[in-house]
Amino acid sequence: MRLVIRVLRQFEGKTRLGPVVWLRSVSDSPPVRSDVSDIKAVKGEQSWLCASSAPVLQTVRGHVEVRENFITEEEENALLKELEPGLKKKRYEFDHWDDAIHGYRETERLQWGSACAALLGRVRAVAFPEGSPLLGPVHVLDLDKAGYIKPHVDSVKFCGSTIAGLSLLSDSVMRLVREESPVDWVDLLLSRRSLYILRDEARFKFTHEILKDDYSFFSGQRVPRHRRISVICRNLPV
Ligand SMILES: O=C(O)CCC(=O)C(=O)O
Repeated sequence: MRLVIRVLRQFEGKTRLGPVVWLRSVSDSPPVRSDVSDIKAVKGEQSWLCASSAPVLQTVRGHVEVRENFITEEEENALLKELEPGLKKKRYEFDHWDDAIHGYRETERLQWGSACAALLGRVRAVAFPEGSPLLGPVHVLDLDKAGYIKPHVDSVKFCGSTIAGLSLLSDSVMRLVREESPVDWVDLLLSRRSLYILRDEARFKFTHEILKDDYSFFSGQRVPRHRRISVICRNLPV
């Protein structure tokens, strides 16, 4: 099945540019800050969290989570072994300047070998509310080193309350920006092999994006972005 569904244009009065169907809107605003080295971020209690202010941190508390080293190197290798042959047959998409994602290839997978099935079971057990209906196929997004994900809000039509993603091959920075007040932002440091979870407010009141290598800083510290594969589980809207 071709996953790239370019159907969400001109939806609800905004330009909807979703390479994947669950992206609701893409912001055309410039990055919150281009010279990130001067920015004073408020650090969260956790080493992976910083934000523009203490009240913003308070807003997202409980709605964002990063579990560092959620998978082992062996588990990362097991995922890569299953995913690489299929991904390598595709080419990275760079052609459409207006897509929500630049420099990517993607797939989805329902059936997994036992090691991967077990670790995905762990992801689902920690991320989703008990009894929540889950989307069966897991979405796999392979970002080239030059690739990035632009700010977008996930579709409430296609996504439930929670998204949970494993980061393979590279550290990266995920930025959340409040839709109604773009001066309010939150950065999450997604270390290689971590699991991030975004819930509720963080999903629908903030855009999220994966910063391109040039802008990839966390709390003033450079976070080199290499090729990155994310393995993303979702629940369904109720
Ligand atoms: O690659 C990621 O982890 C982020 C994916 C994303 O932004 C999304 O699926 O809405």
